[in-house]
Amino acid sequence: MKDATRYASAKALYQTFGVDTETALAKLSEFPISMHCWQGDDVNGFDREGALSGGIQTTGNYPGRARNAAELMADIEKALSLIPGTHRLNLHASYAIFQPGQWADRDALLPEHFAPWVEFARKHKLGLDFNPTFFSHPFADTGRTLSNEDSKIRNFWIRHTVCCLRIAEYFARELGTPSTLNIWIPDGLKDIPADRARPRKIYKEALDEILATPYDRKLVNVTIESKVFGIGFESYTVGSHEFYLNYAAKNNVLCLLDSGHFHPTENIADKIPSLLLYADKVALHVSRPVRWDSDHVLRLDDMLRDIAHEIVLAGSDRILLALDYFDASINRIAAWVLGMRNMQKALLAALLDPNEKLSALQEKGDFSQVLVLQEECKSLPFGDVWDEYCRRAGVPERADWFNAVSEYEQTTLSKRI
Ligand code: RNT
Ligand code: ZN
Repeated sequence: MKDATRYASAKALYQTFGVDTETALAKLSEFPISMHCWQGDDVNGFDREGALSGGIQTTGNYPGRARNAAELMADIEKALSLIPGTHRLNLHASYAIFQPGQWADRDALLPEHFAPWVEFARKHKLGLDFNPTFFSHPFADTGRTLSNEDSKIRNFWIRHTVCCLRIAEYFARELGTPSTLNIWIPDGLKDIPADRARPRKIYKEALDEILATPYDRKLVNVTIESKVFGIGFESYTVGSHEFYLNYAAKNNVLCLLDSGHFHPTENIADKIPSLLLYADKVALHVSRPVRWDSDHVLRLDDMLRDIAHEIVLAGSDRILLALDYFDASINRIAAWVLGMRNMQKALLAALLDPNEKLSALQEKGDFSQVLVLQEECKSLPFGDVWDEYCRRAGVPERADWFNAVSEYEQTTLSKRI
């Protein structure tokens, strides 16, 4: 059957459920996704040599990792050419680009060290988001950064975060779209602490000091990301969920929920509407935990669909949506494209559900019909609507995008030895 015919018949079928596919397609394009730059180089960054630290890990040795800014930009460009829609790029401070002789430590980073990224973002119509990098640095070696007992180390990281606030303001000003500045620190302890309160008190005061720095709240959304544990910090995490929930509420900053940072049966979908009762926005790192915070590439699974459902109900102006995973065992561009496309597929599927009708049924207490309708929707031809979205966006349909990835692997990635 012709593609246009398939779309037309899907459209007619959805109409019988009271769903307009054109509205769904238009809405889908309103959800920019911040694509994480760090999938392309296994979270290495450019500012120093040395191993990844902070209790996070990439596994796999798939050839072709980007080794410098030019390669990373080329790879991101390739990925974007296969992803429908206009999106954002999420950078870490460790991705500063220094001209010869310009190297600066993390507490002396300047907007000019990110000027090539702004140029790149402009070229691709991307907004930019930003993250201070509290790992892969000698001052993070003890596993304590902003919660460090040593004021010399702590102040270094406070200065770093303030530099990052300035850089995020610069991104927002240059690109005309607010920038999310996400604070995630790895700080924790391997074994059961003698004192759980003290590191949190030190950290709280460090955050207070950082946020006492004036910054333009219209330009920068400060978010704080919680976690349960890290590798080597299994027993205690300073920045726990409860710590940040209350800190965010009291200090007018936003919580960031990473879908891999909770207990394995916990689903962040359920947390989104709860937080939105009290906060203007919620930020997300959508990831896929497999038994632990493993940061696998997104699959179109039930967890993702559930998260997408809550995002769609909340609306694009209340969610700061970003992806966060790093798989080094497969082609890294395929990892980006698949995750970005799956996130959008999940959003589209949620937009195509008869959500108003389902809510009305719940309100009436007709739970049998809720269940029946929810299940029926799973076999509606949402793939035909997705293919139409890709067609209109001028990107390859179905798995055809993988041909471009394979070709790029042959011509470019395989030459990186
Ligand atoms: C780590 C956090 C954090 C990082 C990135 C690189 O567990 O999820 O968001 O993945 O900042
Ligand atoms: Zn994260």
